[in-house]
Amino acid sequence: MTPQKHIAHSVCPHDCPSACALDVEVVDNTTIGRLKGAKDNTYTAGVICAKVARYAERIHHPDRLLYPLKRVGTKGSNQFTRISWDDALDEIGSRFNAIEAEHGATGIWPYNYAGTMGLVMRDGLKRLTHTKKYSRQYDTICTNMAWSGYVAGTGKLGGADPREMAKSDCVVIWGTNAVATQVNVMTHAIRAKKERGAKLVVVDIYQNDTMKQADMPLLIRPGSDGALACAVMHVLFRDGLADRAYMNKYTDDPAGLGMHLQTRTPQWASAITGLSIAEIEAFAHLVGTTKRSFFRLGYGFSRSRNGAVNMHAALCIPAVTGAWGFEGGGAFHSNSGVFTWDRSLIEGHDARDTSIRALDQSQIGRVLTGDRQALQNGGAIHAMLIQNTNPMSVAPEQTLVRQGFERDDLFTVVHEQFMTETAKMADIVLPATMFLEHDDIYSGGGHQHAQIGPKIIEPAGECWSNHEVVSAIAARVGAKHQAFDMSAREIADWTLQHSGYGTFETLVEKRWLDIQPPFEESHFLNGFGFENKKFHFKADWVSVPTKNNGLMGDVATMPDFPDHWDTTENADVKHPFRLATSPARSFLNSTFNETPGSIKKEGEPTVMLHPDDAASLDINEDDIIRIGNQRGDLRIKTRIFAGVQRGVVIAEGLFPNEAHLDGRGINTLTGADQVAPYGGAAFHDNHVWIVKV
Ligand SMILES: Nc1nc2c(c(=O)[nH]1)N[C@H]1C(S)=C(S)[C@@H](COP(=O)(O)OP(=O)(O)OC[C@H]3O[C@@H](n4cnc5c(=O)[nH]c(N)nc54)[C@H](O)[C@@H]3O)O[C@H]1N2
Ligand SMILES: Nc1nc2c(c(=O)[nH]1)N[C@H]1C(S)=C(S)[C@@H](COP(=O)(O)OP(=O)(O)OC[C@H]3O[C@@H](n4cnc5c(=O)[nH]c(N)nc54)[C@H](O)[C@@H]3O)O[C@H]1N2
Ligand code: SF4
Ligand SMILES: [Mo]
Repeated sequence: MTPQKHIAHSVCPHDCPSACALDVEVVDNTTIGRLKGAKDNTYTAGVICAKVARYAERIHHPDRLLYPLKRVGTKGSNQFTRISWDDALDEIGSRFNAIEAEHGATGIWPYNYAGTMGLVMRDGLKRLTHTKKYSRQYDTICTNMAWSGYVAGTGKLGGADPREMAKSDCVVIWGTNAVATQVNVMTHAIRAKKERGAKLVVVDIYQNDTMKQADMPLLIRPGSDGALACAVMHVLFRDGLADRAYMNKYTDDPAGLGMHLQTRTPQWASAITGLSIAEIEAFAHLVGTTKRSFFRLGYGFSRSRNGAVNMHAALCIPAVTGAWGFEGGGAFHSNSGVFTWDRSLIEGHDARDTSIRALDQSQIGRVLTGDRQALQNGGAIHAMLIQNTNPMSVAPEQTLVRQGFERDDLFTVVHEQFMTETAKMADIVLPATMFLEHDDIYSGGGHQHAQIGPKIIEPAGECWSNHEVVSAIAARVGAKHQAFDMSAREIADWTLQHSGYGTFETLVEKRWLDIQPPFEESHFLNGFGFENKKFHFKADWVSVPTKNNGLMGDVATMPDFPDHWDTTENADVKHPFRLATSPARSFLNSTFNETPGSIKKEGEPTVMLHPDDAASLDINEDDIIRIGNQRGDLRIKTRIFAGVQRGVVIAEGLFPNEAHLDGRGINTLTGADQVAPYGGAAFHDNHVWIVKV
């Protein structure tokens, strides 16, 4: 029976800190209309981004995958034939079993990320990995530098209630293009501006849509945030704006920090950041005289080889001013450490064996091309099972990634919603449900709601959910775990109950739970997350309580006090420019680069180049240039753009590789070397050469 047109409730499942609470117009049991942000959710506050508001064009897209497919042409030729689910699963089972028999279970590498943030659908693949003792995955592509930098200071991944931004007198948006990447930050920041006359400061490396709204735009050079933070704190100490009483009570070594900062003058930082001394002093005086200063620290500025140090350095500022003591003051990066999710059933922790290698997700190119170090001296990978991620587009060192996926002896299964560039490289492609077609539970790093998204409409075609696929493959490869025999709803219910968040039914009724800890705890007024309860100006990089698969990168030379750690991929004679690959507003990583609305908004790939740099190379608007470095090169169109410092170029993305003139996308230029201290990919830290073609 077709239900009446009505409004149902869900959560945006995409990899975005906002995890918006949604009101979904349901037309019938297979069709939706417009999506809106839930007005009564205090974080979403009725606002969602344009790309999700028009979700009907994604879920009802004519190119959605609807049936299992088997490759018939050569790898990557995009020639497939339709097969039945039974045939697809039988083939996967027999190939996986044969590979396990010949090469051992670690020859198989299940690979996933956060295409859906629903806990059951995102992470259930890990349960298959653990029960079968397949090679594990060490997640590195997104959060590592940011989280380790933040937790090195606070000891815990949490912070002031993000809604408090509306009660701030100065909101500092640092290294996040919130207008594009998490629009709800702006809702609360603009409220402070309108209702309290709060000042908006934006620290970024190009004049993006967020910086355009700033009262104080601070346009710095890539990777120079540590220098800026140090000079700001130098001025605070120098001009009597450091809160001695706060520091004595709540921080580890204010005297040591003060000594250390003596040489980190605005003049010193001006040369590194490219800001004027006056700009640095003005910023320092603003936050030094505004107790309710809220530091909203993003991911973008951590995607550099010195990103963890820079995150920690910026975070030190509110600990010097004592802003943490005030409502509307302090810092926030992510609430991911605040939720009490019990993930053990979903991920199969009882079967987890940490002696089995965990391969670096970002190094997929190296892993698949047999790099010994990336394989941790173990055997090659012979099969992959991929869900929720599109590494052929999003992973660094694309030249290697492509070579890897082209291997004839690699058996690749991709479970997807669209024929992505990764799916095109597969032997078997399986069609996946979208969030409105399955049950799941959610929490966003950018706020404090545990949420639920029950199944609202029937799956398109023969689409199966991630959980159904994982369970069906488990049956074929002899993996035993109670959760393979449960429904997604049962797993969600168990998880909610064991996390202290009620039941599936009660959460459907309530729609969300506000789990923000009390003010004193969020502001660390009962002490910070370390044993000594202090904020750590002196970072102990070797023992940050965060994601950890062993130390990585050049940890030995990491400064303990905040500093400019000169370890970025600097410009040199051969590579005079610095490239950042910042996210575009209408794409979400590589998602939405298939929807007509987003394609229309973003147009074609371009690189933004400063007018003086363009003139020096005799390059004009719309000229085609070649851009490259030691990892590869590609051709791309130029946009002349004055909103960067000289020597800095920006390529907003992610466009499909195919949208580029040579079929090579921007991640041809990005590196997969492991960033200190716990890994991660430095997507915005690339030196490049540019020539006109
Ligand atoms: N529209 C859209 N939304 C998204 C995404 C998307 O691709 N598109 N991706 C989603 C995901 S997975 C994530 S993790 C988040 C990330 O969202 P953000 O936290 O916003 O991080 P980024 O977008 O990587 O970068 C933010 C800004 O940092 C700038 N930046 C780069 N290097 C530096 C630097 O050295 N110093 C400073 N101060 N700034 C620098 C970039 O130019 C960019 O303007 O967004 C999510 N939301
Ligand atoms: N150049 C450059 N590269 C970057 C970045 C950058 O800033 N610059 N940012 C990096 C960051 S922060 C991140 S997090 C990564 C993200 O990279 P990815 O995790 O690969 O993110 P997406 O490109 O959004 O791809 C997610 C895929 O999951 C699929 N999907 C969604 N829901 C489901 C589901 O329920 N089931 C299945 N089976 N599939 C589903 C979608 O169709 C989509 O193809 O990209 C990184 N790459
Ligand atoms: S802002 Fe982020 S969470 Fe909200 S609807 Fe858009 S993509 Fe989804
Ligand atoms: Mo991310």
